[in-house]
Amino acid sequence: TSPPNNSEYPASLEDALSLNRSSFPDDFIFGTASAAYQFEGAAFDYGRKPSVWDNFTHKYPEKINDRSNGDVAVDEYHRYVEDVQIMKHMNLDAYRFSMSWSRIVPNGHVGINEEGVNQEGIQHYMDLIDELIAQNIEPYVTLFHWDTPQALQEEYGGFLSHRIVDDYRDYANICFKYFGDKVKNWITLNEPYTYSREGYAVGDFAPGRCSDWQDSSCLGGDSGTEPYIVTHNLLLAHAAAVELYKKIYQTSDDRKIGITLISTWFEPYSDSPADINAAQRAIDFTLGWYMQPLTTGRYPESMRTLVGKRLPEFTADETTLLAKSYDFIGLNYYTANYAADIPREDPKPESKLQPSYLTDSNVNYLTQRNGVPIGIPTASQWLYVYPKGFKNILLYLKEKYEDPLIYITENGRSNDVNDETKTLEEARMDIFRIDYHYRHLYYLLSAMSEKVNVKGYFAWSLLDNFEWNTGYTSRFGLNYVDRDDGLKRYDKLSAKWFRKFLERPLKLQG
Ligand code: PSG
Repeated sequence: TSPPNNSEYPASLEDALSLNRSSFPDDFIFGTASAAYQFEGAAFDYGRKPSVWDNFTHKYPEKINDRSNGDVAVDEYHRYVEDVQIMKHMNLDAYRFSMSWSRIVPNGHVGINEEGVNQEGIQHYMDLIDELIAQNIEPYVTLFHWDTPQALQEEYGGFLSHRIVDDYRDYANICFKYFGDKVKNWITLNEPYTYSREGYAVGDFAPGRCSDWQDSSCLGGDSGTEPYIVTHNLLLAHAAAVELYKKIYQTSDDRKIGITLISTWFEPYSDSPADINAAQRAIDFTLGWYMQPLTTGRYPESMRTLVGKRLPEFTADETTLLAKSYDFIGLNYYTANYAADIPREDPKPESKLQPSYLTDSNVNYLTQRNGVPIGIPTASQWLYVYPKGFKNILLYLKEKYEDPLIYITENGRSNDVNDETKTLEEARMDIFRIDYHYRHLYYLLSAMSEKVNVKGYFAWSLLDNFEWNTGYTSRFGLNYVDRDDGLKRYDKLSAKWFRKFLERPLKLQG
């Protein structure tokens, strides 16, 4: 496939191919990222209790493309020693993984004298962390990657209730207490946007809620209110954990806590002022929904106007707690969309009497213009390759939100369109993935040359894994997992490319 527009790509292939570790600052770190439900398996073993994802995949298998689940996933629970060796072999410096709340606190409540804590769960993560450190790989730990304990979902509606804030803080406290000596980089939440939107407005991710008029197969819900409430409580849970960490556990400057946000880039569909404003609103409704509260303690102006009374408000105390509640921002970047204005009509049309997060921004989100896709398509229908957007969103974040310290906590792509039929050997020849990473690294460097403060890059993902509602049909791994042969791991070309890219020149002795 030839790029739709050459100006969106590095000036010359030579430039891009000449990149390697030494193009980046000395203290810049490279890693891969993962998440508990997508990797661990051992879902019902060693004292773990279900999360909303276990419930969703087991009760409603029709909601997952291949009717699969994370019961076994890629069995990292049992194979972490081998997987750390793979990281080591790839010359990686760091590993981002998440802890499963319901493995550490099976019923969601820590309780008095920690009676609700599963010591087997603690031991497992201790072993993984020790193994990483023994191999000189720095752990970056996400506390919540969408796997709310099912017990809390049933007890009070999970993140729909403000009660989750205390339970999340108690869970975070256990993690800080047991692992805080060894883990110096914490991420409170992964993509609260995706959790709120897919789980409560679209309904295609656990817990599968949305308005009945929008999709009658949803499991109850209200797309016009619930995504906002869930995000509100996620932000408050984040702020509570950060407050605790800063008060008790942040005993040195090299201990940091942040949050990971998704950052789709939006190009105006045309150069009309209306479409330019639409692209701005699109950013407000994704990145701004979080960055504005995290920097100023308030939601973006455009959201307050358009969502009105359905948007919850922060109290004065909450505003104070939220403002500047991070040491770094973790940014996940995958793709870009066009944003076109949907003119506001008065009186409101029927559809507006049924409000939804999905229409509140008055933006039409498009992936093509005049029949030309915004970038090269992939097997994921939402993911078009658009490397230039990476630089744009980084510059935007720096300028609009007070020049934060940034880690790229995810960047990657799935397989090519229609390549499920490939043989193992063909699937390992993922030249398209190398192409994706070097183009994005090129634009990352270009942003850094304009003083965006980025200190690390994590590729999604180390291995092919459970890709949520597309199950095992989309492969995001740098390494191939053979599900027909005992989950055997094989490197892909992209893993070999990273290994070379990350090689340090031998230091001459004496
Ligand atoms: C990211 C971006 C979109 C949807 C889902 C994700 N988008 O732009 O429509 S999920 C994100 C996540 C990780 C996934 C990975 C690949 O943090 O768990 O496996 O990206 O989808």
